Amino acid sequence: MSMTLVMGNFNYSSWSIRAWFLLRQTGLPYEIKRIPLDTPTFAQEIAPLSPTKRVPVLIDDGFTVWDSLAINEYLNDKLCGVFWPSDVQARARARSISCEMHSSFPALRSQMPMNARARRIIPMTPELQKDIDRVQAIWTECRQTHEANGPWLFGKFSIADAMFAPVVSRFATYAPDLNPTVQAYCQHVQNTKVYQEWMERAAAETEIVEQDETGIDRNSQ
Ligand SMILES: N[C@@H](CCC(=O)N[C@@H](CS)C(=O)NCC(=O)O)C(=O)O
Repeated sequence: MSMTLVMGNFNYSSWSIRAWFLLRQTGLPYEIKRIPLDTPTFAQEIAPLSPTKRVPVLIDDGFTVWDSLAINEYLNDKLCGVFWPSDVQARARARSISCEMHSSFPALRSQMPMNARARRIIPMTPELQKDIDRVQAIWTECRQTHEANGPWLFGKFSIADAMFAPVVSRFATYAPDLNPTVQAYCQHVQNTKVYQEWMERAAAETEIVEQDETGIDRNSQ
């Protein structure tokens, strides 16, 4: 029995990280097959592994699950539902915000591409500010409601934290103004072993995806 997560670069592949972040919390044994994005061989390497020809894809003893949220649901099912909150309304809310992350935030995605090891300045636009404000509203409400139960969005770690983990990295890269509650949540995520391992792996990668290298270096200011 073996489980393999086929994923892109730790530095750039935000959808891959959503699955990897959750898989790392399961304690299940797994291997990683990394296929760097935007290379001449990506298409040929991913074709036999993923029906969508995209990453991430999880291959569990020959059974294929694709799409980050579906992979996270599958891992949650394997572990009897531990990665959604137990309260029915909290669970509904966690699903709503995970689906919202999966289907929305176009300005955040395009104007703040995930580039985990970079520290950049980019111009703020009204569309980007609107997406950032929405993320802050979600996280602030979650933290205020669940503060007593632990440091994650719903107190205990859930799929919602995995779905938003790349946004924590984007905020570290581009340093937008954030409210204190959001800053504290980001700090908590950044202090975890799994986040630190992700950053180490991203820093060790050498590939460059030009289209995700936006902005100017903050330390050159
Ligand atoms: N909805 C999918 C999106 C997957 C996706 O767009 N993956 C990107 C990398 S982050 C990809 O494979 N890009 C390569 C390509 O489209 O050729 C998910 O949640 O997994």
